Amino acid sequence: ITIKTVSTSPFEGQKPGTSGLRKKVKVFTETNYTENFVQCILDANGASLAGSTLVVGGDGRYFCKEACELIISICAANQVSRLLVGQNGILSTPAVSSLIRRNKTLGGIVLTASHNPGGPDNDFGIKFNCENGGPAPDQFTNKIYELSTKISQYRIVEGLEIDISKIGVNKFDVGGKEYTVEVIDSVADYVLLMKEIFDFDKLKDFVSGKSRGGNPLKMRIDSLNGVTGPYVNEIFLNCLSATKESVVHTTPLPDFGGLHPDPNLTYAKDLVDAVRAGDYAIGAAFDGDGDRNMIIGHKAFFVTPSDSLAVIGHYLECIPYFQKNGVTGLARSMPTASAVDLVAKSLGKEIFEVPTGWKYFGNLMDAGRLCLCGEESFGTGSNHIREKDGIWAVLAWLSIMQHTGKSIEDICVEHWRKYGRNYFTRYDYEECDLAPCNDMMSTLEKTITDPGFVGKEFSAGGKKYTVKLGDNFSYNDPIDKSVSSKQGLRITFTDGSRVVMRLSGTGSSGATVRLYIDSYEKDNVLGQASDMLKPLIDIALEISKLPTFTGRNAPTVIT
Ligand code: VG1
Ligand code: CO
Repeated sequence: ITIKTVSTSPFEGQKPGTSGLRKKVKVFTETNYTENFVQCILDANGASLAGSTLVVGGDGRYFCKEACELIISICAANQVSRLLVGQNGILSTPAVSSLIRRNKTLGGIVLTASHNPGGPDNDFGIKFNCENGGPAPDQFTNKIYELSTKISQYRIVEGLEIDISKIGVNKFDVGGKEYTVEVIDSVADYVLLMKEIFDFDKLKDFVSGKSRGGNPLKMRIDSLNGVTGPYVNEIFLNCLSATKESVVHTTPLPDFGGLHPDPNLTYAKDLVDAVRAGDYAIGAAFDGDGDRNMIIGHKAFFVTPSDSLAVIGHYLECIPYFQKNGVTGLARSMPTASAVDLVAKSLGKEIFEVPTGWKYFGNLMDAGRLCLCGEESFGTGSNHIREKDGIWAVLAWLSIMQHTGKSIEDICVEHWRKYGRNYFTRYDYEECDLAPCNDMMSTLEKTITDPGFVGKEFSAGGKKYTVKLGDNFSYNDPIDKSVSSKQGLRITFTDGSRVVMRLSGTGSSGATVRLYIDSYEKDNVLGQASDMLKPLIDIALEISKLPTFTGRNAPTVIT
């Protein structure tokens, strides 16, 4: 096996976004594009790279296997001494995070564009996770980007033959040093982790029907042909003895079978329709890489991710992991509705508000200040790993259902009666032109940060709102003191309602505008979110002039 140095030149735009670098497959397959980026990831690790172990795997989308093999050859030429590679290149994002932590590796490379569609004409992505198992923080991704603008060569080996469909240890001699590629079972470590966290005996009796008078729990778990399929089969069918029909779309496919693996009411419509028409106690779906989840109850009762976080927070102590490790602080991303804040307050725990993206939770978890967090974008997770975790969220909900003996809807209604309800909606305007969106954001920033804006009154639909605050959210990390500015435009009203607007950092082209609306009601908890939020939405569209700037009269996705 020989090490080869290849001359290359920089590509524009190799700047990781909210969660790694995401581009069209056609971009990643341009000569040297992926090689450059992988070399920069490795170089960003500096001196710690030599002799290190890394984890590599992804969600099985188109180009995953090729990228995986490329990474194996590039790592070999860069003094990495051992790789843990998921069989066939398959590892969910939560599984990578767990493997990094359990094996104390330097980090891991995750091959996914998450909830973006896959296939030759769609998206691919590469993300680096650090030794705590979490997505690399901004300082690290900035370094990757900086290196990418100056790269002039990359190193790769030739003649390394390996079959990643076969589990086993492969050893090679690279320039006199041993290089080990361990192809591992994609699900075993993760399943073990879930067994350490939840009471699988209780859950099995509950799901199989043993503790329910012999009636198996009717559930529909939809993997949307993403990476969670094999994990779902092992956990729900083999470990918890769910009926065969409880799981669907469990074969990871390179193009997700044409499905859009984004677990929300629009893209997981098939699940919503099936649960609405059927007699299911719970429906759930995950995104391509398995870190997101959507939970729906009987007749498709929708649990907003912000509520899901708050409810899990309320019931943490029915989960063995938290009985054992204790409950510390709770957290949410800024655009997420603040239902969880009320739970933290009642538990007497710290609450944190961080920018969008899971990387911002890591420091707080590492410092022992945070045990549960979530995002409105269908992300929920805990300090068991450093990524959000879709399957974990479903097991948490099953634990709560088992513990309370109540339906999902009853659990939510009871929660609202106790704490009040945060009505929440998010409007996404996908694939807009970038320039007018940038104009819109800078115009809006000027408007809302003008000293005269505070105190202004807006009315719509018979409701009146007075502005309390307008700003571009800036976060001071309490642990490493780093500052992340320009994280989204916020307008807060005197009654606590909020309008938030930001541009997505996960798209592969154009711009996606996200508009978040959050309104709290202490007593009026059984309304329709769309009716309750209509006045605020109208006000948000008026202040931002979104229809004029984008030419859009309706969002692409509403959640
Ligand atoms: C989106 C979500 C954000 C999430 C991120 C990664 O980012 O809003 O909450 O952390 O995706 O999720 P943005 O910048 O497009 O709004 V995943 O499951 O795509 O890794
Ligand atoms: Co994801």
